[in-house]
Amino acid sequence: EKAKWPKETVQLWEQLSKKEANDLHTIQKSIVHHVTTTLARAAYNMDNFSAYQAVALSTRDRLISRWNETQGQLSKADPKRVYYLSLEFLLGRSMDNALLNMGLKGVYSQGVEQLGFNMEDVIESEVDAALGNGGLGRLAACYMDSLATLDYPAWGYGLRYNYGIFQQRIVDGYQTEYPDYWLNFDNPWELPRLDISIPIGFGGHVQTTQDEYGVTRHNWIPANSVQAIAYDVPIPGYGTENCNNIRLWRSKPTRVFDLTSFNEGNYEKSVEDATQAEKITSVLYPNDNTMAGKELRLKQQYFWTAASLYDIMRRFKKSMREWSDFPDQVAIQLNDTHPTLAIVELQRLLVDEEMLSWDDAWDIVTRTFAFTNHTVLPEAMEKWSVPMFEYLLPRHLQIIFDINLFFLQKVEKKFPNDRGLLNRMSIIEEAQPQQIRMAHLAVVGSHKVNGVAALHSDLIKKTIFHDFVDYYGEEKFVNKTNGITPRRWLHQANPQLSALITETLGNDRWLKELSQLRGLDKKVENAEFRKKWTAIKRLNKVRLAELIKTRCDVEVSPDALFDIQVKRIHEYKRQFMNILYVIHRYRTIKSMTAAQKASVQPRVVVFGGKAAPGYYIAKLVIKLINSVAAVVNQDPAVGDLLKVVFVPDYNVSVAEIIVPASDISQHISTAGTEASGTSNMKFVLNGGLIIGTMDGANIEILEEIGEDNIFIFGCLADEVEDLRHAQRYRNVPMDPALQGVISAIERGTFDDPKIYQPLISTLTVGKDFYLISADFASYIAANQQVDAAYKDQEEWAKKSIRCTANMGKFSSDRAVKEYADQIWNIKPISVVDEGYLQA
Ligand code: TH1
Repeated sequence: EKAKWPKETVQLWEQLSKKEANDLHTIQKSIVHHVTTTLARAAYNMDNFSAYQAVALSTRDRLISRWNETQGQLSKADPKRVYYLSLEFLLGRSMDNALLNMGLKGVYSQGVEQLGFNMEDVIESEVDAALGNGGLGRLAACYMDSLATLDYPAWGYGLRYNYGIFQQRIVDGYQTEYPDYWLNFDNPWELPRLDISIPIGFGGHVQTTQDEYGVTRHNWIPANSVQAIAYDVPIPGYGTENCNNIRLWRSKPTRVFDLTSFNEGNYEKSVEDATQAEKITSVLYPNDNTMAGKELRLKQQYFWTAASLYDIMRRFKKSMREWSDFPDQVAIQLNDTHPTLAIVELQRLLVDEEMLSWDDAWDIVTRTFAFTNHTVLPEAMEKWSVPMFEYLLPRHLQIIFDINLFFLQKVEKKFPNDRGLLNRMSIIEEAQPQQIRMAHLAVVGSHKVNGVAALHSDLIKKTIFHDFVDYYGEEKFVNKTNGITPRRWLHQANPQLSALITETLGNDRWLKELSQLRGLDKKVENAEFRKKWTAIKRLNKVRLAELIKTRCDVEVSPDALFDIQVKRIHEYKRQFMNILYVIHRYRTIKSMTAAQKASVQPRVVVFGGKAAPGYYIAKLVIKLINSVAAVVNQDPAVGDLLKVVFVPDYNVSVAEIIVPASDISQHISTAGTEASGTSNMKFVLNGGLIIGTMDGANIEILEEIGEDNIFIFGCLADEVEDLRHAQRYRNVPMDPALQGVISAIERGTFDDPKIYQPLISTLTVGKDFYLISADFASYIAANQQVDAAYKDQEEWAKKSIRCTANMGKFSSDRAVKEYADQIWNIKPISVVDEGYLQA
């Protein structure tokens, strides 16, 4: 009601709303203020965690100021915005990142140290926000960082799960899962918007009527409903005032429904309804690259997409534009098929509620959405059974059938008399019961479809979307190679290397323009520089050795070659092949004379990653790794020549320790199975070499850094089909070295061999679908090349520097710019700093 106020009141507000200054004294005061008021504590009863809470609250105040300024200025400018719909945002910790991005890390560290705390310990007290499974969720987080940094008007939309990805502990060598109740202590990185509450319906029936013009109208009458409550997570850009938003929805029971049962005296039913409602955003599904097909997951997807669209449309309506302008104001990116229902929901709202014609509505829908595909694995393709879907979303099912009918009619027109084609392209799979193919729906409802690395984008055009390319033409299918944020994955995770790079290049522009790293290339021949470079790698290895000591109780030498594979445990990623090679290496060392052993390159082999709780074979791989570790690590005949560790509970903050500490890391998926991979980029950016197959983004990394700086092995994607055919129908003998390893397991060298029978069967009975045997010899050879190259430490350092120097392409800034220019058609808009409070 600013308009009604007298001038003095307006001025008073303006004066008092100015931000606090960021000098040491003001910051310390703000920390202590939070200690003594918000936390109700005093200096004598503080610990690291309460210090973290106070620093976090003080940081949050500054974040909120920027958030307010940004959102206020954007509301006025009302530019086209992009909405990134992702069921997963794997943010990790926020405090260190927020302070670095806002340029306040130095002054906060100084302030904290003077108050008697160690900044690193304070930072380590924060729990991870782990609302994601792996690469897909972390990609969303990196993209939000880049969008904010590049001043793009962008919002993320997701779910606020009470439980993130489970915590993993190893008991007797086996993975056991513990709930990740991350909200136990208040989460300072979110702003609850309890006033933003949106009703979301489920079930019920569709009422069909004729309007006054004789047009058939459909009205969905849901049987029950829940409320969506907004929680906003501010995302500050690096070196800009801009601060974007991720809006996460939480489900709550609807008051009316709640009260009806209650007033009818049915207390138990009302509590039951409330519990059902809250269950929707209770837990993240822990499957990476597999589809669970559970009703609750479908409820999550609808709840989230409906709330997000309601919010987006409400914002659009404020501008009083025509609906036909919607695609000029709104771009919606679908992160995999998980949010595909948004396509159907927008069509429903435009036709049923806004009374647009089907064709006008569909034109708006298809100009609004774009779809990113992240996998070709058949077990990951989302399909929903028609009966279950009809029960939950009857009107949406009708709309899907109509979308499909009109689509297939056009296909028939273009390619007449091809029943096979219509069956293959249909959104509905004719199975018992019928299934809705979400990927087909996403393609039909979007104007652009992209894969996440060059090879993957080619593959989807040749395989799962082949018919769609014939129908729509090539232009609809594009590539957007993934990227990672150099702020978190180099500047924050590897502060010493970051400082050396800035010192060497003479400025820190590389943090916003990663291709500047090229400037390091000319330092390769400088022995003094190489010494500094190598010293930093060693410090990072010491830091990891300490983590390994704490988490695994194994002592490893930082002078050994650190060989790392950390990622979700999945057969296609072939951790099994890695541990089989480790056994081979162990057996080789055991067979050596003392003189021979003297020339063996000592190695520490590090594994980490979670298996989906229901993925039996993946869990057996973890057990095998731990059994091998137990035998190898205590074998005096091996000593420091070989150590094996499984680091439990791998997550974003553990990755920040592990990634800077690798000499070599493993990205060894069967060619054609890993869509991109993003940890490969993180390791190489930090000067780690990689051993990998010609798969995903490895291929583009090879192109950038050159074949002398990467260890490539294994079959190619276009050889896989023939190799599989040969495995299946001719009796191809197992690789002899692999045979030796399997025999050792079967003799009981690593715990009871019966345990591993199902795992070993995947190579024989399962016909080695992931081609471990076919690739084994070249994998051994590649590992020998690694050992040989590491012997020459000066040459290795040169390779390491060249790696970092040539990784500019893999910044998420580059990726996000490509999306903005070629898919979303949005422009940056910079936020003006409205100034600080005058002392
Ligand atoms: C991953 C891909 O496996 C990986 O190659 C890629 O780098 C990453 O996405 C980012 O593009 C995927 N994660 C999921 C998770 C779910 C379903 C499918 C995929 S694909 C739940």
